[in-house]
Amino acid sequence: ASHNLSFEQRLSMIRNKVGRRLLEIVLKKQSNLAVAADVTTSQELLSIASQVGPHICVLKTHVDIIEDWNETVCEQLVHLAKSHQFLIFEDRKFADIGNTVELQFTGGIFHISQWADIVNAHIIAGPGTIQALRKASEHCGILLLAQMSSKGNLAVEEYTQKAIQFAKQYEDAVFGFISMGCIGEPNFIYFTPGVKLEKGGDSLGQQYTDPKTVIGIQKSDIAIVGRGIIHASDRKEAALTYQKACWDAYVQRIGK
Ligand code: 5FU
Repeated sequence: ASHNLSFEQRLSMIRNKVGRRLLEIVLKKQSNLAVAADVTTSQELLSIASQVGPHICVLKTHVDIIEDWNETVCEQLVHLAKSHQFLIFEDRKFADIGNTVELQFTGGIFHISQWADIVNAHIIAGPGTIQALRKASEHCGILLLAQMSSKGNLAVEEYTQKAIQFAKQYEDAVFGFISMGCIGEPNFIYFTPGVKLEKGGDSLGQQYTDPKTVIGIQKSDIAIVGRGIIHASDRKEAALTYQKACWDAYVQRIGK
């Protein structure tokens, strides 16, 4: 499936309000860049959020790798998200039965449902996972993992199609996918991880694609960049470089 509509044209097609808010931010900041802040201290997380904040539409977190997470850190992160206008995407990849997922989403020490704008879920356990997330918070938009970037992953073919089917069934809450490009209709938003200007991978199966290929050829919407920015000597400058590369690829694709 492939379309050539602009973000402006797609705004009114998105049923979930977090999805619409995301496109508003993307358009306003001219940024379809998400940064993956895979760091282990709250100080690093907050400093990344303020360094790259102006250049991103989404900050993607893995809160369970932060060793000193607490409520104050959470408040500071939410504050940075408001002042720089980006959404917080907790990459929790919920995958259990609905009842357990509801507890994982709302409880524990992270209380993800209280601060995350976006969360994602595997479809392996069936629609109960999605039902639990949408029941627990209407303020949080959901992405389904339809494909993955890592070598040998099993999210292919019928599995990918099943994710699309689930998304259509819960379109009020699910506004997009983790996928390697556009795999469906323009009323969903496509997020792609494994993005880096230098092609290649890492020693644990990650596979990188460059922004031009991901946004321009594979027609994804939002590029998720981690180590390409996090490991740069100047993260702010790197974020600006990626912002431009991702936005230029989008503008070229749309043909404006
Ligand atoms: F669903 C996925 C996937 O298929 N590949 C990923 O790499 C998620 N990710 C996340 O994107 C992963 O958990 C990291 O947070 C990020 C990629 O980071 P990198 O440093 O750019 O490789």
